[in-house]
Amino acid sequence: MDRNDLGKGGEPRQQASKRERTMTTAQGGPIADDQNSLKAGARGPSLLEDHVMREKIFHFDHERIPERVVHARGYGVHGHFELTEAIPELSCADIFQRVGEKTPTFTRFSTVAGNKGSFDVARDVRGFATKFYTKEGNWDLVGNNIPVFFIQDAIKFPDLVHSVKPAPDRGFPQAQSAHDNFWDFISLSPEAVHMTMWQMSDRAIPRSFRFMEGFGVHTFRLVNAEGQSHYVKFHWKPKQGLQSVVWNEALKINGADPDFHRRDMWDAIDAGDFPQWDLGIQVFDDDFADRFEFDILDATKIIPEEQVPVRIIGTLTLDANVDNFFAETEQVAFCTQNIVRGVDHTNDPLLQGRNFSYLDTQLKRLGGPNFTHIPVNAPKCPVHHFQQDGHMAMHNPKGRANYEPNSWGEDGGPRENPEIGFQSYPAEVEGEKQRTRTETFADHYSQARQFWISQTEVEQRHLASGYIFELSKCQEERIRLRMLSHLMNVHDDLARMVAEGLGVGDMPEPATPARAPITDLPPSDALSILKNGPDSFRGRKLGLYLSDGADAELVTALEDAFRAEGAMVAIVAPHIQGVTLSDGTARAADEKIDGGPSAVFDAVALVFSDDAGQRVAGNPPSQDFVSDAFAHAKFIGWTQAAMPLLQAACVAATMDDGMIELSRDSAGDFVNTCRKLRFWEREAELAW
Ligand code: HDE
Repeated sequence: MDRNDLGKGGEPRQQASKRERTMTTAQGGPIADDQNSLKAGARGPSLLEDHVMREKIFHFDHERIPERVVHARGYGVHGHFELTEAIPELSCADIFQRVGEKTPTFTRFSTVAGNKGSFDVARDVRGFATKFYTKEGNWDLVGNNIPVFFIQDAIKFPDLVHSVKPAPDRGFPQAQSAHDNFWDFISLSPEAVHMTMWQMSDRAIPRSFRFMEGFGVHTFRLVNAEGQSHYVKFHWKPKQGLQSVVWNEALKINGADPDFHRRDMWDAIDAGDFPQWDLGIQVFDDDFADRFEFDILDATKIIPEEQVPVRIIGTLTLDANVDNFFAETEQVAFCTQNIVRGVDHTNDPLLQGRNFSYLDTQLKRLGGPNFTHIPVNAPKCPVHHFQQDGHMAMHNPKGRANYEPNSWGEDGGPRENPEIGFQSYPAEVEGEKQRTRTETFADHYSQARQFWISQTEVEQRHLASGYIFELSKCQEERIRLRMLSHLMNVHDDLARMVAEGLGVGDMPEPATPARAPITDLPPSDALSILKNGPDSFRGRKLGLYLSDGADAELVTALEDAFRAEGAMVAIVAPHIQGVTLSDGTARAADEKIDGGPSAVFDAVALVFSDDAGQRVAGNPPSQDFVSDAFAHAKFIGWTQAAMPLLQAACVAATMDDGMIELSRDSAGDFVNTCRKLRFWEREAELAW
């Protein structure tokens, strides 16, 4: 049986007819020889006449389309949204009417700054864009995993993006914000300070797309059938809980597996472990908007959940990988302007700019106005209009009439319908034209301070280290100090920690706030990752490092206990051929030790035979496996035979409660311990 006889999962495929299996040109002509071009004589020149070769190379030459100007690296997945609470009193959107109804979706996660081929675990914001194929048209909720943004007005977006992308003269650095240009721009744009708090926190290095929140960021409107409007902020809350990696781990993951996040998503869905998010809404009215300390149109501000609770109204389940990455993930075209009746925009100047940009960019990227004909973009409800022609038109209006109004009666095509058609909320608008920034957008530090005081000590340490790392990559002292002058307005502790980390002795003057005073807001637990962690190891991965002769009973007990938890177990071994356990059974390896460093696992266990422990102790990748797991505050399960390796990795002298001696009976206890995900107490002892 050759590989063409096998289906996607390797199973035998039903025999297709010979004609169906015959390779053809794009014109459908069967191809006799796909290995050799047509030549004049065996050693003669190739002939222009060779339509098979010309067509093949012509098509290949045109395979690339422009990558997205931002969010180029992304990963798309199919799923569905199920409504769990109907909200007709708030919105007449069809998708929000019937509990239990499922609406198909396509979600694309992405990094922002890096090119299409960059690595997944960059310190960056993650895009979280979902297309809902509703019965009343497509609704695109194009959000991020961070609820605020760098800038307040869309006109600054090209500058922001230019500053973070590779410098135009040298073409680097790639997929990083740790450089002078970015921090130069940020430190000259105090409105960005709040966002950088999130970006320097572990939010920007998620463990997986599955373990991060999503936010619509802007204030939108929900409009009910009576035409009444409420303001709304959209939230995605992962049922998997929140989890991030630590920065040193991220650096190592990127080397070991640049596709870490997309592989994680593919594997989880392939294994039937479908990630889910609850859709939450924060709903408020004009009264609240008037009372609120900040402007609800300012995308650099959150509305704390303590002030407006998040109400859960449905669940997104991602349950199918794409069939083809280009056709779906690359060609999907999200547009913030894609809204449905019952949802509407507000005057947020960032959102208003986005409504232009997304449609505009799709035209350039996908080559013409007919990108809605591409299956992943096409609505799944009937579409009737008089738009026609253009590049790659797959279908045009039928019949004689292609204009409206017309007097061709039934044959004249679709008609407008004010009863079910989209109605803009008739918000009152007045004022002089002016290029200005409203005073109500001017407090740039209070919510940044609130973010800081809402973090656990561990998270504060990571956040300060984030700034220290990034600013240490800035060669210009004036840029480092300018940024520090903003952090002094955020919080003294943060400024002091960063100054110490940079080695700054004399503190600069604090930046002059655009608006004083900077307010002390109460902490909000929702802003912390660690306060919202999971209570299980479900969906996480144990790296089980085995040698030949490892105790079969213990190995099986560990595998069973972790799988019962809903976790994955990856076998790491000295050779990819795997190992033979003490009872003679074989275990195939998922990774050879130097290809499966501990950075790619959530916890590790070392199960060796007595003599193997000594052997692996001298092996550098094995030493790194242990010392990295230790440094990244991971739980480490070990057996006595692993002691020489623990010694060689310099962790034996500092054995702590995060290092668990394993026995056949204690596999379940090890899982319980791992539910905490990390042994953060250790990190405080390490001099990072
Ligand atoms: Fe985007 N953004 N953006 N953005 N954005 C794009 O559209 C833009 C902003 C977001 O997976 C582009 O199709 C402007 C905020 C996501 O295909 C482009 C401004 C938020 C994605 C664009 C913003 C986002 C994009 C590039 C400032 C979170 C990926 C390719 C006003 C709420 C969508 C494309 C995908 C992509 C413009 C700011 C999220 C150029 C002008 C705020 C998730 O149109």
